[in-house]
Amino acid sequence: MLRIYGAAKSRTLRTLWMVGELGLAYDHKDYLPRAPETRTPEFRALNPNGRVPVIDDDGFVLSESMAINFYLAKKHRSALYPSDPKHEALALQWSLWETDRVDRQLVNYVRHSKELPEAERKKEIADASWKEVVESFDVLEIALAKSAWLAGPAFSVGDLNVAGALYRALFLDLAKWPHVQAWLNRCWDRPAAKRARAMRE
Ligand SMILES: N[C@@H](CCC(=O)N[C@@H](CS)C(=O)NCC(=O)O)C(=O)O
Repeated sequence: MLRIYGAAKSRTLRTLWMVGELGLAYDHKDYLPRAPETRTPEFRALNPNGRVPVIDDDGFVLSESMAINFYLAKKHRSALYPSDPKHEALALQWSLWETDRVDRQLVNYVRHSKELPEAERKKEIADASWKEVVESFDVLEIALAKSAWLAGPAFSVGDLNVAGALYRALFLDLAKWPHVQAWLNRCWDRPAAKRARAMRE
């Protein structure tokens, strides 16, 4: 049995989207980030980082949302896992790029401009993060102006990983990046994406 640790209100959202695409049954340990359940010796044994998501797939334990999605798509021989090595590499490229260039930057921007109580927001963090988000969206816009999808001719784990990570961008004004906007909508219009989103909102 596949067990997923992590609430939809976390980076586990991407994992929940992927299992929805694959139609997998799973046991859900709906732990929020930093919840007491993630601070136990049992959870630390699964992920010494203390973070979600983590999966336990019949005893195979894996953390890091991007790696989890690659593993699940490949294991279940999904069409979302590119068969062409070049497209596979592009899916990896964009997933790693997202983790490096957008993931925390976008979270920090939204938290320090909207989500945190006003007294806890730091304008300098919001501004510095937004600068990096803008640079990243400019890069994504160039790629998506050339190709409808990030890794080959169809929606793939690469698109899911990046679009999943850009959940908070669904609530931003993306008019400056029309190709990003259209691609993000295409990705999040998928039934499995909508189901994952409904678990969070
Ligand atoms: N690179 C990791 C990041 C995981 C991560 O930062 N998860 C957050 C929730 S979205 C967490 O569990 N934070 C708890 C903590 O910082 O202790 C991934 O993509 O899985």
